[in-house]
Amino acid sequence: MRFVPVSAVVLALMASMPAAQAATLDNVKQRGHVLCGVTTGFAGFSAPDDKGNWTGLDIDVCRSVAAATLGDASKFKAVPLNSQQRFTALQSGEIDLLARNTTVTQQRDTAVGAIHAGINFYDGQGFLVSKKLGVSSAKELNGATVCMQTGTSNENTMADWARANKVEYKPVVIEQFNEVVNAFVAGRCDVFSTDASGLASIRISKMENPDDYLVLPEIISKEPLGPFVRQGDDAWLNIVKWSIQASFNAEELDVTAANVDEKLKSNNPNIQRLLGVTPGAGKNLGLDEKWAYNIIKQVGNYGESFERNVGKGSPLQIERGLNALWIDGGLIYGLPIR
Ligand SMILES: N[C@@H](CCC(=O)N[C@@H](CS)C(=O)NCC(=O)O)C(=O)O
Repeated sequence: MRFVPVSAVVLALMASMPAAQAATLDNVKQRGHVLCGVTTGFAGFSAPDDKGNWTGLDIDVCRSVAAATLGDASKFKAVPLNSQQRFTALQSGEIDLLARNTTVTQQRDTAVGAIHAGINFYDGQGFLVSKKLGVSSAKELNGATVCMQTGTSNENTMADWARANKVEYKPVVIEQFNEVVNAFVAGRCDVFSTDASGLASIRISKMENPDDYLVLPEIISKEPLGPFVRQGDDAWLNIVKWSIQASFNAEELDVTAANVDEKLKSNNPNIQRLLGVTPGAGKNLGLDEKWAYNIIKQVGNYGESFERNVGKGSPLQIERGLNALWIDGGLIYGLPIR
C-alpha cells in the first residue's frame, strides 16, 4: 500500500467538511451580521413590532451574540422559522444560531446535527383553556381535543402524560403557529398545549379577551429552553455559550446597562475579568476584550432582559421562579469567567 502522510489525510477530511461547520465566526464577520433563527412571532420571546424591529428574551440572545462578535447588538437578522423548520435551517447553514424557545432534549443534542449552548429559560408544558369549558384541572380533560404545533416536543409529552394519567384526548396538530391559534380561538379544539411561557404569551397577545382564558395549574414536563448551534464548530459554540454566561454573571455581580461604565473602575477581580479590564476572556473566545462589556452596555444583564421582555416590565408578567438567580432560589447560575 502506498504511504499517505497523515497531514494529507487531515487536509482531505477538512476539505470534505461543509464550510458552514468550521468557520461560523469568520462568516459572521465577513457578512457583517448574525443570522438568528427565531419564531414567526411570539410576544415576549421573539416578535416584530409594528416597525419590524424584533424584540424579546430570545432576540436578546441574538443581540448579545452580535454585540460580542461585531460590537453592535443591532447587527443581526431575524430569520423567522416555524417549529418544524428550525433544525433543518440550522443544519443547512441558513442560520448561525437558533434562538427560539427550543427545548433541550438528548435527541436534539445528538441526532439532528445540533448542540445546545445553554439554557436561557426554564419552562414546563401546560394547558390553556377557555373558561367556558368549565374545567379547573388537567385531570378533567378526558375526551378533550388538544391543539398543538407540528414539530414541537409538546406532542410526545402530551401523549406520555395522557397515557400515565389515563386521560383520553384527540390531538389536533397543525404546522403554522397562527393556524393553531386560529383553530383554538374558533373552538376546533378545547385545549392549547405548549410551554407555559408560550401559553402566557398566546393568552396576552393573541386572545381578544385574555380574561376569558385560563392556564391550568398543572405543569406536565421539564422544558429547558435555550439556543442551539450546529455541531462541529466548538469556537462558535463557546461564543454563544459564554455570551449567555456573561449576562448571568453581570446580573450576579450587579453590573447593568446603566452602571457598566462606572463598574469599569471596580476593584472586584470578577468584574474586571468580565469587562475586559483584566484581559484574557475575550482573547480566549477569539473576540475583542470588550465582548461582554458590549453585551451588558447594549442589551443589559439577564435580569434586565427578563423583566423588560417577559417580566414586570412586560404584558406577560411572568415571575422569575426557576429563572431567578441561584442566590435567590432559582436555577440561573453564571459559570465562572476566569
Ligand atoms: N419548547 C417546545 C415548543 C416550542 C415551539 O415551537 N412552540 C410553538 C408554540 S405552539 C411556537 O413557538 N411556535 C411559533 C412559530 O412556529 O412561529 C419545543 O422546543 O418543541
